[in-house]
Amino acid sequence: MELLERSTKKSKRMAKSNEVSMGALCRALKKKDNFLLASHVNPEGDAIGSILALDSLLRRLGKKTLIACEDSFPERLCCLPSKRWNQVKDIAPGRKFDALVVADCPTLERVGSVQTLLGPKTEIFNIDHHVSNSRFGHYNYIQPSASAAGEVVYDIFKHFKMKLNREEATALYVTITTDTGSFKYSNTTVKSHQIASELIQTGIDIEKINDALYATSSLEKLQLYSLLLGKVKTSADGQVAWVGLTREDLKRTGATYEDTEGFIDFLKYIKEVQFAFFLSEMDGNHGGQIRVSFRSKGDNDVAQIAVHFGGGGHKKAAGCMISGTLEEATQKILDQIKLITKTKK
Ligand SMILES: [Mn+2]
Repeated sequence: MELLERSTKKSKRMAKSNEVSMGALCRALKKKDNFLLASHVNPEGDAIGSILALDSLLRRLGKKTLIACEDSFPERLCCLPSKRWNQVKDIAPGRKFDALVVADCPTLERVGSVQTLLGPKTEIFNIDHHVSNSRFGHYNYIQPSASAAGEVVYDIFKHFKMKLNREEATALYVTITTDTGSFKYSNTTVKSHQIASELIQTGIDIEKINDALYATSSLEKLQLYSLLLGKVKTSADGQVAWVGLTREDLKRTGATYEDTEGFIDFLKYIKEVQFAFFLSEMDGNHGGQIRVSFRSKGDNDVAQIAVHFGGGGHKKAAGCMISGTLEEATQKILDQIKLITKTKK
């Protein structure tokens, strides 16, 4: 009786958040025909690799697919094919989709203008690994133990008993190597290595992928790094480090926002630092806003700070947007860090 009660309670809870099993997810995918695929704005390796692999999988299942993103395909992911990538602004209005598949995206808002392509009948498949995922889909499959959303996509291939081809393996390798910082971060697991080993067995060119991903600095980027290194600040106890990028910094060096990706690791390399954050003064549609990336070491959780400001992410790597100036955003974040470190003590 008690068991029965418990299981009904559980199934009610499951129904509410629409969490599905891998089997149910794959059965539901099979029933749809016309897919829109998307991830978050400002997509990186995991977002893009996951979407490309899913696109290939669905087409092998005989489905119609269209990839849509607010942004263009980032240059630094040139080891992956961009030919199937579409920007929302280039998609003819009025196209109807049975389903939207979103990967590596903690909230629906993060898909940005892709939302304008959704009809009232479009069902949403939410495939992710963010602990903070809001379960926005009609079908939610969230695997927080996965190092990358690409690991979840790999499980979908396995469920369909589909052998990965080289292009799919390259896309999935990029998801894992970028989200684990080349298998260095604490989210790296035995499974990440096992999957990577299987991907390498398909004959993918690891050196070529890694050179494309990492040996790509421009002189402008190095000059921006030099400028930013000179602006690094730390708290009195040395445990918090941060740096703010202004639009002027980009103008002076000729570097781009994309060039700043990865800079935050320098802050983390300072021995005493437990919390690091990188602020970027935005332009265009996001003018007046500050984009913030967070990193932490040890047991410190930056996801809760990002969530406090309406963002999301993982315990050791998270992000958000804050309205206001660089100075205002910095103060708000320092206050928040003080608050959480105080409650911990
Ligand atoms: Mn990810």
